[in-house]
Amino acid sequence: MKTLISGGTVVNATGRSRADVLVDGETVAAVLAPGSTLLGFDVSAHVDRVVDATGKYVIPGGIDAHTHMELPFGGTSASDTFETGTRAAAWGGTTTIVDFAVQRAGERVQDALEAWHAKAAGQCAVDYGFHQIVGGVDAASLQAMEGLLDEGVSSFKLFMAYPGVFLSDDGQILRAMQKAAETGLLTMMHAENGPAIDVLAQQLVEAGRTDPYFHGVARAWQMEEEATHRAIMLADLTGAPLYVVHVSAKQAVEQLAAARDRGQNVFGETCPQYLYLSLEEHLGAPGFEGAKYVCSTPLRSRAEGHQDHMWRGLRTNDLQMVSTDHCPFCMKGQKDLGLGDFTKIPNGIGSVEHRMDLMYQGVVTGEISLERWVEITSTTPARMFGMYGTKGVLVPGADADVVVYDPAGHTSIGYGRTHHMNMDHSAWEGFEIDGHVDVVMSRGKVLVDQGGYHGRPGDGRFVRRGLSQYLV
Ligand code: DUC
Ligand code: ZN
Ligand code: ZN
Repeated sequence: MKTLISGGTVVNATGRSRADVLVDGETVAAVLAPGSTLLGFDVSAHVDRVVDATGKYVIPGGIDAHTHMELPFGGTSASDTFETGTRAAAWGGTTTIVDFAVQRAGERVQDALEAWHAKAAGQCAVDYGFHQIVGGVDAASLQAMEGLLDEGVSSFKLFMAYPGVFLSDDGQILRAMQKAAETGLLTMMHAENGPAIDVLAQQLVEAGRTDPYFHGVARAWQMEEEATHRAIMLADLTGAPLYVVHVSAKQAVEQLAAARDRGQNVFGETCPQYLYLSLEEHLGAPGFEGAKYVCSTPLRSRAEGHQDHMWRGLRTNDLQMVSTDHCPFCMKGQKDLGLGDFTKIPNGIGSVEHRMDLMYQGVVTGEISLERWVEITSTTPARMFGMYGTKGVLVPGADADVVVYDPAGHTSIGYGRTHHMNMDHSAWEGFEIDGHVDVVMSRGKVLVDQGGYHGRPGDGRFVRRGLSQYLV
């Protein structure tokens, strides 16, 4: 099957040009000057299908490197399965996700990875990889980490939060980072001081401050700055590179920037919620509405300027990329577990469908360039997590993961279930998007076109990832 995507502007992280993209089977065969001939033949007359991209951007498919489909968490499980969540991703122009296999204390890492393979296999709409959560750092899990790269898993996540669930203490973090330095695995860190947060949260509940807003008060920015600094110091000591997930506090960005200025190999991701939503307007919404926005790290105060600082970090490369931390829970039967006690609200927001659109708004408002949009949503995730070349770029030989994006189109994120994520609400209700995902192709197969879905569960394959390109 040969497809020509013609008449569009191809945008890679390195630049844009008017070009046609020839797809042969699952890969990009050529990126051609518009109207080119190949060996004297008019290309468009010798393909099976022509996609007209006139006036539109043609970009590499989005890569969301931080999702939690089906995550057992907070007394329930994230409401998107691998099937529903990856289909929603496809609708939104994301053609690869990297999810998290979860190992807890006392469990074998190998078993955890196998269990997550069993959940995802044959279900996914788009390609998927795994990071390994190591929730119980001990002799056995440290040894098992040595085998992860052979499994195509080149990164693992530790938590400085959630005592008794996922938390690693400083000694465990140090040991795991030593193993990372030895093996080349990239350490991802949830950087919040969990034990101190739990004390603050309990004190707030005891004082009758039980509304969702107080989730943001308990998880103060000092908790994020302190943990980020500690993680940076431990990484420095071991020589392991560090990737801090879901950065939301401007002080945490400053810690990352200072470490980078000292020459340390540290990176940070932020998420759309930390760019657009706030403690005052969203977590502080009337009644129990704020529960929709309970996630960790929490939404921050707009008055304190955190959101502006995240945009600034993306411009200056103090923050390198944007993932969603997609972890959806319904209001009914899930978020409402925390009625009357914010500590019992399952933590998470669902955004996997909207990340490309939401980040494109940064192009519309002049916060980032078109190329930077592609870089932070696709190219850097590919490079950071060992997929670049096949993913994250439109060049001959790359996977034909292609999105045709219409800058003149419009996307309304309506109220209720106008989206495709398995949620009874959305944190993005009411957002009006300048731009529209028109066509989504995953390894040459058209998944989304003309408002219709043409994929099937199992279209997506496991991506065996190599080492991060940012390691030295
Ligand atoms: N934060 C969330 O909001 N949800 C899942 C786990 C996490 O760290
Ligand atoms: Zn986290
Ligand atoms: Zn997460």
